[in-house]
Amino acid sequence: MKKQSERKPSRHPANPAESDDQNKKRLDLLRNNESGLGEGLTTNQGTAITDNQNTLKAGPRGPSLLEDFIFREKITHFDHERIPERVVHARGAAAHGYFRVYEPMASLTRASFLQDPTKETPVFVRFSTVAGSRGSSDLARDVRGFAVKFYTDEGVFDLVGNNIPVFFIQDAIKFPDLIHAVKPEPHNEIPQAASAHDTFWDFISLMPESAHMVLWAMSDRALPRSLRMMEGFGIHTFRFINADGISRFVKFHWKPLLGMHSVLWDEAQIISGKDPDFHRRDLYESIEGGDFPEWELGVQIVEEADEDSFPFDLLDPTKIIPENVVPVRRIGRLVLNRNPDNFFAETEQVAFHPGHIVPGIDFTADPLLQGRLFSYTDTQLIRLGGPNFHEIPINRSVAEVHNNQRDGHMRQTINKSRAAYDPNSLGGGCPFQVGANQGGFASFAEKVSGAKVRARGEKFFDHFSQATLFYNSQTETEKDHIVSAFRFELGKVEVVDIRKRMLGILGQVDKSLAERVAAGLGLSLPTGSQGPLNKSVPADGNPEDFQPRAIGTALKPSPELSIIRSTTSESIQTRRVAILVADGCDDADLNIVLDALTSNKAQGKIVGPRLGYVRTRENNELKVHFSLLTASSVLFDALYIPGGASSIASLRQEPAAIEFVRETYKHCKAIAVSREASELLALAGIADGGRRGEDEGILTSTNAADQKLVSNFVAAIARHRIWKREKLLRPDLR
Ligand code: HDE
Repeated sequence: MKKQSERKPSRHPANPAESDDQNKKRLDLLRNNESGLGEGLTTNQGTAITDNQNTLKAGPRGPSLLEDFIFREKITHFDHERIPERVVHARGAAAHGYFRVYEPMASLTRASFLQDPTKETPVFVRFSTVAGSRGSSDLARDVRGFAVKFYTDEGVFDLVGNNIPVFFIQDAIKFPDLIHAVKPEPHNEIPQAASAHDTFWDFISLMPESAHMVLWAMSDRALPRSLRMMEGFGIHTFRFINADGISRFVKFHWKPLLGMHSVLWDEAQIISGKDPDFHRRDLYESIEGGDFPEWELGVQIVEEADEDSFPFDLLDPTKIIPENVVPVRRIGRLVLNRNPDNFFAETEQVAFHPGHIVPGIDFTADPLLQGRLFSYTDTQLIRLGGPNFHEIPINRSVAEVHNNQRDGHMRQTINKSRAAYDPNSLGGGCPFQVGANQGGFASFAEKVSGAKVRARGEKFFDHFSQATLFYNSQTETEKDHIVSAFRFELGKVEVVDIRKRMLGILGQVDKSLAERVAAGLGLSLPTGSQGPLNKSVPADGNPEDFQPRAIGTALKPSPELSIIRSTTSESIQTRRVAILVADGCDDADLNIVLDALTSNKAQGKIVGPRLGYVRTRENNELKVHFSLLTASSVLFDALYIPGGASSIASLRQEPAAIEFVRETYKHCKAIAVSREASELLALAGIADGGRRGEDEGILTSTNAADQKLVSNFVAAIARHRIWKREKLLRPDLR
């Protein structure tokens, strides 16, 4: 044990690059080689096994013997292979990567991982849905978890956020109610991974504080095209503290470099059947293929003195700070470049906690955050079986851990010191406390005083202004989708009074929104007094004191709240384009598009009537990636059909090929066809090949290997969807 005089002066390493390397090595400590490649089979005690095929029996036809320790060990381990799934966020997918800051952030925070632009801090990021069980579909309409574990040289920092910047409730004490309401109903365990049922909307319709969040949850934000194409948010207001002890408020944002994109609800429902692992697979395959997902970390900073200058409370997690009020400054980049080796050991066993913070970052009194600070350790105790979950390899800090905590279930560390208490003299006083100026964590000395009450800040009661702001910031297309989502969700609700109560809430957000939803439900807007909107009132509270009220002047619409307005990227990088072919397809037509997709870093995937190969017109072999049976238009971003008379003749005989074209059209995606293939458009019911060029997403070539077609096609894919078409196809949205 080190003596006082030998203590390290600081936790900060002398050579950051060297420590990065060590960090990675430490994470690799317990990684096993692939299924014991080249090794003999053993028990967990290391005894070599000669027969892994037969239990030990009293004679070849005799009863099994209890003494078969090999069998008992194997079956016992199997019996215990499952651990309780997360009560929320059970379904997830994760990846390793690194974070690098753009420039030193010392003026704002002393956090060491935010100082050195040459330094890569290892991260592990887990994305998840909230409501569904582990085996549910990726494409549920739901919030996505976006949890980032930074293995910094000052300890673990977890930014445990979501892809929506606000939450349903203002106070942690309501969380079990919210989750009980959204989870499958208790009597019949229906529905799985869906909010479209009575108990959820019953609760929401009685809790106007959730209005802002449900607007987001009914928007396209809840249906990401890919985990790589969604934003992330820390939600709560946190603090940055610099070396001088100056505190500023900070909101964290993750901005995806591929832009933000979503799928349509109709597609989402089909994808859930065709490929329930759509997001998980997309993340895994992108990383395997070297298309590393990237986000920029953004911060909104508010000076301590400005805390009260907004018409909303910075501590209220149902409110955002609009980006047109406080801009987001992009301070660094996150890159995911390695898939986990073992889903269970890493993705399942990772334990996030908003309370894992490092010097330079601190909490605020947001009552939702405060409750989370208790919940996450508590949940790991049951999920991971005891207090030693920090020793599981994926959870280990890369900064050394030294303390007097000992023992407990599954303890891994063999602590040698005799003095497991502090203060001690037998151990030289170690481990010693670390002063704040040597890297020790010191809480920001926030002034706190007040009566002991169960109450909320005054501004918390403005439940609708930001819901209205969100709705007003959307394009017409996005508003249509919100209306349609409410009609779907409330249409699945059986108790009419719940639908009506929700219309009352929506009427407070936007009258036309409520009217359109009502029309879809065959209801009219409630008139006259419906009684108090907020039913979440303490027993001794006066209901009037708890009713929603607008505070301050209305905020200006903020384009950043709209996916369509804020995503201007021209890139088609990593987009998947289906190329529909049969024997005899035209080589030149095919190659010109394949080349264009490759040079734009997109992927062309060959879809044919069956697997194997097709023969092109020039008798080349073309590998088929998906048969019409295994592929579906919803798994692609766009469709191309090259020419070749016999290829087209075969495809027109395939109902699945015609359906593929029809569905691609229905979901407003770009379709390019050679002139010969345009009859397939007609068969798919695409009138006049897209109404004589009025639809910019339907492109027909005028000659073979048409270069203009290709460049127009690339531009149409970059637009993601041709939204004008949706109005044409969906009279219900007009
Ligand atoms: Fe969580 N949340 N949460 N949550 N949360 C959990 O912790 C909880 C909230 C979030 O990939 C649980 O390890 C309470 C907001 C993510 O492993 C649990 C409250 C936000 C994940 C828990 C909230 C989140 C969780 C379940 C209200 C966005 C998955 C398993 C006070 C900022 C992390 C677990 C992963 C997981 C409690 C609200 C994000 C039970 C009490 C707001 C991304 O501890």
